[in-house]
Amino acid sequence: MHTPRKKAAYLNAVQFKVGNAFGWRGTLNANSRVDISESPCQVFHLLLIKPTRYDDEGYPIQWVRSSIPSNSLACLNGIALDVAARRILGADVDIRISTFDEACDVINVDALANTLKRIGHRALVCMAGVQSNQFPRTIDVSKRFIQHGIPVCIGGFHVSGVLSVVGKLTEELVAAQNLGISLFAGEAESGRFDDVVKDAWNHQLKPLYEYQNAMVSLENQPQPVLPTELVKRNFGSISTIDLGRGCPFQCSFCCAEFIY
Ligand code: B12
Ligand code: SF4
Repeated sequence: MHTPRKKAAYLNAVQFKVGNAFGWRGTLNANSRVDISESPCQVFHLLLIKPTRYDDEGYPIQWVRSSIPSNSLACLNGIALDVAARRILGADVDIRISTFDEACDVINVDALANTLKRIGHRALVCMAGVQSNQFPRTIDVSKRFIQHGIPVCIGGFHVSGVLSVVGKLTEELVAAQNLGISLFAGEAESGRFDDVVKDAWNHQLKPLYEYQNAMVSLENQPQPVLPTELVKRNFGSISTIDLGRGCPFQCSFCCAEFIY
């Protein structure tokens, strides 16, 4: 029986060979997608990560090619690009966005954190669209960034769903806060993500951003988008983007209200 670490190394090697045999030459190490070029300004990276989940043996499930891009990641990326374009931290701060999908990306956290430290760039890690089954993996990756002094904010269905269904933070969410991780519940549009980015830049991330009770209007909000390099890591050119958030109606014959 392989240990999880040996199994991870073995499967990564197999995937890499198989990938190359099929001409899929994308790198498994996604660090190269972070723009570390020099700038006359200060640089603040928003590292948007859609985490994977562990299998029963504790191996993080990753593929040479994933099947479809993450909708949550695409939405957050669109919002982040808008934040960067508006230069919300002032004209002298370059905000740079990188998106990672752990379903098909391997992030070398130590190497990335050390590089950013060496060149004097700061960063915020945004764990995007985190579902309950991805939460343990999210915490493990987050801890490693926190150990390097890089702040982390976790958003997505687990945080939002727990607060909405249970009505308070559960044990694992409190434990995350105790590690210094910030939690975000609700939708990020309508300038809400601006606050997170500004607070992180000012070393004042809040333990919890809670926007559960007010839905956002999606009118005139940034559109979901993903960089070509990431979409190329999906099979062929197949991709989907969900531009809505369910439906405000409840027609008896329709499943929309149960899905959302
Ligand atoms: C569409 C959908 C899918 C699609 C996804 C398609 C795609 N291209 O991404 C498909 C069919 C593939 C899918 C698969 C699965 N899904 Co699904 N899915 C949904 C659904 C209906 C909508 C999700 C969505 O795209 N919402 C729109 C995005 C933009 O919203 P969002 O993720 O909440 O992100 C917003 C905010 O949360 C916030 N935010 C998110 N991250 C972050 C991070 C930071 C730092 C900040 C500041 C803000 C922030 O900003 C975003 C914009 O406002 C939800 C139901 C729901 N109500 O959410 C279920 C749901 C998320 N899925 C669920 C499940 C269980 C799964 C599967 C595990 C099913 C399975 N057994 O395989 C898989 C897992 C896939 C994976 N690897 O993630 C559950 C999760 C339950 C839980 N407790 O976590 C849900 C809630 C359905 C349910 N009620 O049971 N799913
Ligand atoms: S059929 Fe479904 S999606 Fe269409 S309006 Fe009714 S509830 Fe909404």
